[in-house]
Amino acid sequence: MRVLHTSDWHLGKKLEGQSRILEQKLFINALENMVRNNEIDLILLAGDIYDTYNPSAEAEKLFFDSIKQLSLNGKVGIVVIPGNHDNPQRLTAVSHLAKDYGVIIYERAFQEIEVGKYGSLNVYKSVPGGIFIEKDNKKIYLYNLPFPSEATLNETFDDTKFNVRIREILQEGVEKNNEDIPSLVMTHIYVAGSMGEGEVALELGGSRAIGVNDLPTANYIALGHVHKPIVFKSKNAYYCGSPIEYRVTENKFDKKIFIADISNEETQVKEIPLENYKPIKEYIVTGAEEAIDKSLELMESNEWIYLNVKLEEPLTNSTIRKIKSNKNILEIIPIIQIEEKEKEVSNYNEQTLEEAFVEFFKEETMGLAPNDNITKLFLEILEEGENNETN
Ligand SMILES: [Mn+2]
Repeated sequence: MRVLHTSDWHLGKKLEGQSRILEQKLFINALENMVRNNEIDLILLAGDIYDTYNPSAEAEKLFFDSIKQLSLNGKVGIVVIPGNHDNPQRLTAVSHLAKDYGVIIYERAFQEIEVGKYGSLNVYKSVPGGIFIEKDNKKIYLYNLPFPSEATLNETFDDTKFNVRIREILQEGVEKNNEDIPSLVMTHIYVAGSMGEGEVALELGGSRAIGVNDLPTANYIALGHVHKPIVFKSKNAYYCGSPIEYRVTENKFDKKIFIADISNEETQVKEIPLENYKPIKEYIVTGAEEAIDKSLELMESNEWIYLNVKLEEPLTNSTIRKIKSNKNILEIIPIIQIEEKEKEVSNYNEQTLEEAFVEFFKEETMGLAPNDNITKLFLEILEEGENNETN
C-alpha cells in the first residue's frame, strides 16, 4: 500500500495578523497533484489540522474542501487524528459526511471505528485505536493515538512516567495486529531526538516528550507535532513537518512530504520537497532612509518581511507609513544604538530641567532621545504645575 504522510497544516494560522489561507490553498492543490501522480492509496494526516480550537469559517471550509479534493472523491483513503491545537469534537463533526469520501476522523484515543466501507477503503476489522484496512487487495493495520495528555487519555500520571505509559499504549496498540500484514502507527507527540544520524535534539517548550526508544516496532510510524522534517531511521518513524513556514525560525530548512511503500518487506520511503510559496525573511538596515529604500525594493518580492532598523532616533509616522506601503512587511523592529561610553553619574542640580528630562528619557528608553514634542509637552506640564501652585 502506498501511503502519503502529512501533518501540522494549522489551517487559519496567521502571521502577525496576516492570513496564510492563500498559501495553504496552494499547498492543498500541490498535494492533490502528488496524490494523483504517485497513485496514493492512503493519506495519513497526523494532527494540528487547525490552528485553534475555534477555527474560522474560512479555515473550516478549506478543511472540508481539502478532504474532498485529496480523496479524489473517494478513490483515496484519508485517516485524520487531532493534534494539541485541534478541538476533537469540532474536527469530527463532519465525520458522517466525510465517510463517503473515504475519510476516517478520530476524536479520541482508544476509539473503535465502525467497520464498513469508507469510500474505496474497506475497514474489515476494528479494535480500540486500531483499524484493519483493505484496499485493492492490499492490507494494512493502522494504530492511531491522537495527541495524548492526561485530559485526552482521561488518566493521571506524573511527568517521569509519561513516556512509560505512552510506550505501553503504543506497544499494546501494535500487538493488536494479529494478522500477517504490515503495522502502521500514527500519533501526534513530541519525540525527543536521540543524537544519531539525521536525528536532531529539539526542545518544545513545556511539552511532554517520549524518547525514540519508546516507539514500537512498526513498518511505518507517522508523527505530527514538530514542524521540521525528522527521520528516526531505526524505528521507521518520520516527522514530515508543517507544509509551510509558520515562524521565522522555520526558514532554515526545507518543507517535505513523505511517501512510503508499505509491505511486509522493508519500507521504501520517498521524500518530496514542497514549494515555498512565500518565504519569511529578515532584513537589517540602518536608518530611516535605508528602511524606506528596502521596503520599496522588496515591493514585488512575494516574501513575508521582518524589517530590523538600526536607529538613533524614533521613526516618524510618515516614515512608518512609507515603509508599510509594502504590505508584506509584517513588523518594523527598531534596534536602538546604545553608546558604549561609560555612564557618568548625573548631577541633576547642575542641569536645566530640560537637560535632566532628556537624560532621564534616554535612560528609560535604552538611549532613545525624546523628540521635541515630548520635551515640549513635559515642559508645558511642568509649567502648568507651577502655575497651579501659585494659584
Ligand atoms: Mn502540535
